[in-house]
Amino acid sequence: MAVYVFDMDGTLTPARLPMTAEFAADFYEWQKNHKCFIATGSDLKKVKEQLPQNVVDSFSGIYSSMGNVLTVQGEVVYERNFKPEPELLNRLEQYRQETAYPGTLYSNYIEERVGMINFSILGRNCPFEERNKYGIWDKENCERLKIAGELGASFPQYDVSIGGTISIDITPKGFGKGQIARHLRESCPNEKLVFFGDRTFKGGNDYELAQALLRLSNTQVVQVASPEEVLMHLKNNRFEPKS
Ligand code: M1P
Repeated sequence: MAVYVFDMDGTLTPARLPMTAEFAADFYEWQKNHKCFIATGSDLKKVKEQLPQNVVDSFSGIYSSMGNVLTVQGEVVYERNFKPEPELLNRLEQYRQETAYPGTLYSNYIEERVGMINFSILGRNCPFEERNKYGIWDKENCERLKIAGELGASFPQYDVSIGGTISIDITPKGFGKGQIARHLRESCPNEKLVFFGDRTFKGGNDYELAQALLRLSNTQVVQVASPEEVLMHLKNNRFEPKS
């Protein structure tokens, strides 16, 4: 049997939105006969907000906060944390004060999760419509790309990647999604590992995990554009190793 690993936002759900009822019904049926995990940059609270309880309970494990927390059936198996330097936090404050973004800014702009920081100039407590507004402005002005480049150069002990629409994920080196590949291989040494993500390309937040998996044998990475595409692949069922 293969073991399946799914990113959450943009892969199992629309970005930062709940899983649709239609998708949940089909996916839950599929889960009954397959072993699967989540690998997300979001924290467990957001996983529980976005997925129905029966779907959450049917995963063999949930790697949240970039794999810095593993939860199995509601029990925390491990947590890996760090303490950010004041210099890094000061720099983030400075970016927020000096942004050229013309719209309103909201609270919770430095979210310290276990093992990572999620930084959003806009602020995570923004109304949903403001996410798209900032996302469009950012595409034109490349604010996040510029900040990520500068932070990476000034703080080489960290990995800095563009999150989803409004944020940047910052992890100490070795605390990124790639760590999930090692952990999964240790716990599933003989199974084929199949990973689905919407940003497995260079610069995307699934890239590190996709590459770490592809360096191992007996793995497959599936780039998808939407939850519907995930279902299509699962229904075609071309991932099981030939017996
Ligand atoms: O897709 C995963 C990303 O989702 C959110 O990104 P944003 O708020 O920018 O859309 C964040 O939870 C981020 O950490 C995560 O990588």
